[in-house]
Amino acid sequence: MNFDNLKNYLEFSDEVKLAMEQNKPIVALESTIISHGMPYPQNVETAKACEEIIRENGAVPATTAIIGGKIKIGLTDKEIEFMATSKDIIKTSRRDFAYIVSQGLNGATTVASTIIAARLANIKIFVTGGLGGVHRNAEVTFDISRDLEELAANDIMIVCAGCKSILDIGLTLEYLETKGVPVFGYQTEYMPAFFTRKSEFKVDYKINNPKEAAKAALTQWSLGLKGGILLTNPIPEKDSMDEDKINSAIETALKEAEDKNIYGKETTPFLLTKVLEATEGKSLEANIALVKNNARLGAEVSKYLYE
Ligand code: PSU
Ligand code: MN
Repeated sequence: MNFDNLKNYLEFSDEVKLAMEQNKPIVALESTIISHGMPYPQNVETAKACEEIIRENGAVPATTAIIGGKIKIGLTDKEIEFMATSKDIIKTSRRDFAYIVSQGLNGATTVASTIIAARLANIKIFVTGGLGGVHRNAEVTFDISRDLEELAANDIMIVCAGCKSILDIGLTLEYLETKGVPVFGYQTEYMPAFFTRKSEFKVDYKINNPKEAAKAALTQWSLGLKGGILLTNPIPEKDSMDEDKINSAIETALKEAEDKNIYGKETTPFLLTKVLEATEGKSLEANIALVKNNARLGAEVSKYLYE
């Protein structure tokens, strides 16, 4: 095997291949949200709906995953279905990536590994729901998501609805500042808290429209100031949740994770599932609404990034 030839590892969907030839805007999407972030069938429905929203807004979606050891840039509907239903899919961060590829296994890409896949395919923007970050109590557990390092190290813009308050939002922002990642708020001055529109923390800058976001990113990269940009987009008002309800669900989930000694890569999926159960599915509805909202914004911004 020729290890040097990237072609041996990557597989592009027909749609993405064509978009690359025509220099059309491409928007990456992750697959951990499909395999480990949402239950079936909402996971498939949401993944397909996001792709459709991106198309309707003039860009081409590229959901990434590792299937049978191939790094997929763009999935067929059948492959999305597979990622949504198979039990045989490993949550894949940077440290897992090469092993999964070399063994011909299946991996769902997190934010961190979607950034890796996007870089291999030269994609400049990526849409998701929530970014991983510094966990509460990280000073004891050392639990800081790889998402942050990968975002800092690559020229990519991520559109998300902030991060869940299962994380320590303040420490996550401090970490991003140390790494030099600008945090923008889309039409807001406050860092969104995923289920709610606002946390107590301010973003670095408020962005007024998609063009402004793209301009800031392109300027950063032109100046050789390498690294990612976080564009946070608050959940639409009508879909946002009651702050007290969601916070109490999160507190209960964190306590249960501690009691059950959940740690490592299991922590985030465990907390997500528990919050969903505690809110009787309400958090899932909110999650779906905000991802779709991010898909729309990501597609709009992407047009200016590929000009
Ligand atoms: N936050 C969410 N939903 C998710 C995730 C985070 O609200 O599905 C997923 C993303 O794929 C993210 C990953 O990259 O969890 C972070 O996992 P960890 O904390 O283990 O780095
Ligand atoms: Mn972790």
